[in-house]
Amino acid sequence: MKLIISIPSPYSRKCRVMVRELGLGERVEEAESHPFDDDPELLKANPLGRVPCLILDDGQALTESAVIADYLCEQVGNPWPRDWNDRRLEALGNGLLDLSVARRVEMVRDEGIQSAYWIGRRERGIMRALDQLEAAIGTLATTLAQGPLTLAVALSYLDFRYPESDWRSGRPRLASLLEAWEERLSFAQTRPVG
Ligand SMILES: N[C@@H](CCC(=O)N[C@@H](CS)C(=O)NCC(=O)O)C(=O)O
Repeated sequence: MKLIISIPSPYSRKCRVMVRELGLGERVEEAESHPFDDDPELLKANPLGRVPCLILDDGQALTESAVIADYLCEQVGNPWPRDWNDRRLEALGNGLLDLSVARRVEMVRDEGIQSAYWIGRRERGIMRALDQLEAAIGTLATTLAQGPLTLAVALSYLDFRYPESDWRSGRPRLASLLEAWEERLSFAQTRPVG
């Protein structure tokens, strides 16, 4: 299988961490592609032109990190817990990623056309989600599962793109969740740059 990814992409990182944690490194080749370069291989596999994209051995392609993540787990007999609590956490983590990436997209536009409204709206959504997650995360934090992983990737993305953000303040559970993931080799090997 071939996993088309970009190094800074948090959605790609989630899948890359899972390839490593699930022991699929021998079966999944990673290919780097910058989505804004309109690489023909990526566009053929994913008409949306987004990473990650997993090209299966029969040539079919899977898009969406959440779908790829489920597929990777299934390849090794679904060893990770996958109840509704995990899915709930994963959905909030994905939403947090969507807002953080959208905020980033707005902030890299030329200053004259940036929208303070959209930046503020994304920012408020991120903060509300973090507060709710801090209250709800409980013991799930230490579990090797898709929900906590998605959340850890989203928190790490905040550090990557908004180093000035003090999201840890008043949110010790989220801070220790990220700390626990950062100790793992899979996380260190997929650290975003760029
Ligand atoms: N919901 C998608 C989001 C994927 C996504 O937005 N990827 C970004 C990189 S972080 C991308 O490829 N953007 C290129 C574009 O939107 O044209 C997923 O979970 O895989």
